Amino acid sequence: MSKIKEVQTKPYTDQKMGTSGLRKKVKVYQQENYIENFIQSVFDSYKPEDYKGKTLVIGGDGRFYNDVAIQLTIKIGVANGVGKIVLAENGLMSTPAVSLLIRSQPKGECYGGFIFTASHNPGGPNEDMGIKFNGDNGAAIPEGKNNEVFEASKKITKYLILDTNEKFPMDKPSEIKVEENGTVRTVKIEIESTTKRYVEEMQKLFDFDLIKTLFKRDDFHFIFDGLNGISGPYAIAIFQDIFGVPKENLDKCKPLPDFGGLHPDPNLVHAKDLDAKMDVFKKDLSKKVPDFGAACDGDADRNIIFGPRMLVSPSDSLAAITNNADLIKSLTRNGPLKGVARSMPTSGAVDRVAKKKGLQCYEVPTGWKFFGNLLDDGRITLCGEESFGTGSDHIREKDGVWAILCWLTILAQKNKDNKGKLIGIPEIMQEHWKCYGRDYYCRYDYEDLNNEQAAKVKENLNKSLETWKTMKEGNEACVFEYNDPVDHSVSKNQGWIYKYKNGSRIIFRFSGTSSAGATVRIYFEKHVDPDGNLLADVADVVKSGDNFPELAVKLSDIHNVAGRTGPTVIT
Ligand code: VG1
Ligand code: CO
Repeated sequence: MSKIKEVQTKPYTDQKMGTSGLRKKVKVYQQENYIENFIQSVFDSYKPEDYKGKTLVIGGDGRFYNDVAIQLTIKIGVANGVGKIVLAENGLMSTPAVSLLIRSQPKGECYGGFIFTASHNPGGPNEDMGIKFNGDNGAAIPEGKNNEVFEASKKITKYLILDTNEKFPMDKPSEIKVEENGTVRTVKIEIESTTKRYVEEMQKLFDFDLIKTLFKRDDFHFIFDGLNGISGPYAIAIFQDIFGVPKENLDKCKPLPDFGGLHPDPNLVHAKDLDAKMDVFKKDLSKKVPDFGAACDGDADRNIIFGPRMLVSPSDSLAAITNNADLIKSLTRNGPLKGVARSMPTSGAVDRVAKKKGLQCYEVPTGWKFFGNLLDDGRITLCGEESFGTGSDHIREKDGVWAILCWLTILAQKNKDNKGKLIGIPEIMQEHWKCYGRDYYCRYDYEDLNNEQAAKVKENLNKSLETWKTMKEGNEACVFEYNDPVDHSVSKNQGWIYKYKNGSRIIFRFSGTSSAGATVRIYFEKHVDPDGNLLADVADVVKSGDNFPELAVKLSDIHNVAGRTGPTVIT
């Protein structure tokens, strides 16, 4: 039997959620009452009827300190009055699977869910932890709600928690008896399998028999890298157990609290083993490489797709999936595609496909939460971000494994009844570019600027807006602002866009997920028409003709301001 205790606390000033949840160093989370304050602030931002007696879902990517945070969240949730806890087995569940789990609760019975993850950020005692809160629609709470939580966190004076040292089991169901106003309330903790529901959902959304025909081919070789994150169990359950991919083709599929010291970020810098196996940097042309390589990030909402010796840029991936949507059951199960959306820095490749197909294409600020309203309102079916995120209306988060299944479906469809040479990812992309032209794309990140340097860069970028317009005929420039067509909320200052007449763009934004210092992201997007060179090297293209990286340095003066000679990371 537990009692509820009220604990006095002092507010922290830095509990503002960024692009996706609250991300801080573990050391920050280990401060007195830090986690307690934040969890209570979320409850304080809702009316009691929104959570009292309702179900609270809890999951996470298994990173260091999640166990502590989960135990606290159960105690605070129950003390605040939630009626039931649905806890992922051992606290392990991918972000997309948590979204699905929340959406699977009976209507009106679920409050929402906490997801303990810092996603692609590294983990361990000296690295990052994160907390996300998703509402009853399975989506990360919108901007307005984020601000309410932040305001609550700055005013907090006390939190409620169960007065017990008991550790609740994470691998078997249990019950908590709470003594309250002389009566006893029983709160069940249900345990939800990490993978079962998600795998069953994917079986409904995709034609697994069709995909199996692809895996039966002798000339189709598939590899996957879980980067020691939470995608591993799903990869084993689907790729190995259902499609029969040999174990040795699935690398780093056991979730580790510190991701084995890796940065669980699927891109050309951090997915090194996969880069090498796919020979993306063309180091050994005599080597036979796999036909399909894929990876997900720490919480399995991102995906990277490689063909032999090539990366499918996420912007191109979104465009190609849109172009082939008719072949994918998951996208057409409720009729034809409704519309599509991309984040602002994502290239215009999908816009061209949408235009040809007569689909509405929305441009939203960076962060999956901005797609939520468009999905809920039935305006879009499919959406994506340049940062290796792709997803659809099946849930309210981006979904790494789902995106890989989309690509496997496209390949299986293209090779249906094809007994000749495999029609692979390169052939599909080349056909795409011949039709729409190609948007060469890459991103430079300058990490760890101090506040003063960041302010100076912002000032320079504002000044350069006018200069840019005079530099070439047809040039445009603006600070991106989003008016949500559904709830009419306005999000200002979402990045600087410098645009050419043909759609090519240089974009600047400040990251909202870094746990320390300011990170400037610079996005380069160069459009080449179908009759241009479609098979050039991305790095060469952005520098040839108008040298985009050089222009970006001029527009921001970042090298002088921050004492740099180049970016920290190029992806
Ligand atoms: C980054 C990406 C953004 C993504 C966000 C969360 O944000 O750019 O597109 O939605 O991470 O992804 P920022 O503000 O650092 O640029 V995840 O997979 O890390 O939750
Ligand atoms: Co993620």
